[in-house]
Amino acid sequence: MTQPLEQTPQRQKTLWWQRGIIYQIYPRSFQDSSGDGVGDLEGIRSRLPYLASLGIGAIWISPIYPSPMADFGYDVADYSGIEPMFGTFQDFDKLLAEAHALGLKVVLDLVPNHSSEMNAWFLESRSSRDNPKRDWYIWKDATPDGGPPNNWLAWFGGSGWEWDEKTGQYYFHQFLKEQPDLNWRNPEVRGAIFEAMRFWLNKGVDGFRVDVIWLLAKDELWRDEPPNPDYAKGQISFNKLLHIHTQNQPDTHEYIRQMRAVLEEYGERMMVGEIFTPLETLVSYYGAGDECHMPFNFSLILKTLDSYTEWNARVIRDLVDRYDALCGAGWPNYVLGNHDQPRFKSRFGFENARAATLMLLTLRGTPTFYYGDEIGMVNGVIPRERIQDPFAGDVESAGRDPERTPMQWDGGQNAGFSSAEPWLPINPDFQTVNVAAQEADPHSDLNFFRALTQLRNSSEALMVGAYRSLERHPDVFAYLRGKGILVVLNFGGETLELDLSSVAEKANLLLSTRMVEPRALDLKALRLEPHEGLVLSI
Ligand code: TEU
Repeated sequence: MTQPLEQTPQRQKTLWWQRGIIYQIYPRSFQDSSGDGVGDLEGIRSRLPYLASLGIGAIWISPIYPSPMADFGYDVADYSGIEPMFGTFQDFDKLLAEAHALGLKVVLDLVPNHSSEMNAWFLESRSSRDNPKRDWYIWKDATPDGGPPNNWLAWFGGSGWEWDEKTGQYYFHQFLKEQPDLNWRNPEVRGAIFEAMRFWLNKGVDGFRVDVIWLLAKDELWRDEPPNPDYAKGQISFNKLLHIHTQNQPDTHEYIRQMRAVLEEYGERMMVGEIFTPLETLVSYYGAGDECHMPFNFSLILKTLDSYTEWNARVIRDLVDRYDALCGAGWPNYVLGNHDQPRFKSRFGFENARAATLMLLTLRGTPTFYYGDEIGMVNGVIPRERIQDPFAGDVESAGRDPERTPMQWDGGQNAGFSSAEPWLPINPDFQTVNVAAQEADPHSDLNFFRALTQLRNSSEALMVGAYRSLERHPDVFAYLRGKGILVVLNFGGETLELDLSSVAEKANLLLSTRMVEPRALDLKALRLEPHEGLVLSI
């Protein structure tokens, strides 16, 4: 176990991705400038002053590469191009330069596990069995009875194997059949992805969020996966099996080290890996400091792949304690929401949203924040006929569309997102929940978020200080950061009075979720309103 950062000589050397907040932009839904109802790069550029005003350190943009949009960009047709719907290279270069001028880093999404079926690599690969790129994807013969080579499943439903009539073999896809998996055992494939990374790094991007990085290697013996004894009706069909041969394979770590080496050619760049696995396994993706800078920690969202983490003080304190200790020398990180998960305000309850935001931004580690959460956006309402997400079929709901609805900029037409009918419906609450209305209200969610980021950015203790939780009331999660910061969160609906005098006698209130005026407080009888969170200096 390493020492807390602030006690080590490296303290001064903390890097931008350790100090700064990462803000995720789903480009289809942030701002449309071209009038086609889909967001674009020029739209993002026009909102850079807003983004800078949030006090964030970096934007991560979900895929902007050419794509048939079977999975809305997570099916990449060209790793070194820009989807015309999103704009041009000129737009991208301008966005990057202006973001950098405002002090914002830019992180791109990299999707190396699978491409689009329309990627030139796959078109070649499927053209004939002796094509030089045949082995760039995973092709297998049918079993004697014509069935797929094994029982592996696709996340979005059904078999993971798709029959190709023309060449008489199956190819493997862990997501849609339009997303064939690349064969990472082939060094040419790895080389091609590394070249794509260099292409963007040469342009000046600051890092990558790497899609399903933990799935890159597959079992070399192509063994069947065993049934999941805990599978219950109602779960996605993918969960019928235990994925011991397609997830967390040992060779994946070697591939990640090679990706990391590419980043190291460029200095202070960052790679955050998308991984859904228990915390004990998750931290193995730090490697010896030579794999992911950060493996995404989704534990504040998901308890297991099928159940959400509850807003419960004990549950969350236990998992933060466990995770903070497990990280060791690795830099921690926390996520509350993204384009695949229901909005946290809907998950945790409206009344808890500010306390959850306060917690995310005061725990030890890099926070990743999802667009719109700063104004309190909730799950959208998607009428059946407007469902877009291909995953929706298997989950019998609107899938991931509710968390992908357009950013709510103002109370006008289409919430200021687009002059045309947006690709997904605007949330019905947009007339009150929007940026313009909240700019005007000093106590709005937006201004609360800004006050919080300002506080965080001005405090070494909050950015890099050690974390220690305090044992207290069952509805309270309280923790110290560094030497001088105390955070107290009331998870319940009752007013509480706590005696925290063992920590210090007096404290200064720096920020409350209720945005009351800063003042001195007596820690012997600290009053907490229902669902309130406090940041105090001691
Ligand atoms: O997500 C991987 C993943 O595991 C999700 O599909 C998740 O299981 C699902 O959204 C239900 O919560 C990544 C991307 O984030 C996602 O948008 C892509 O669809 C997927 O990979 C395939 O690229």
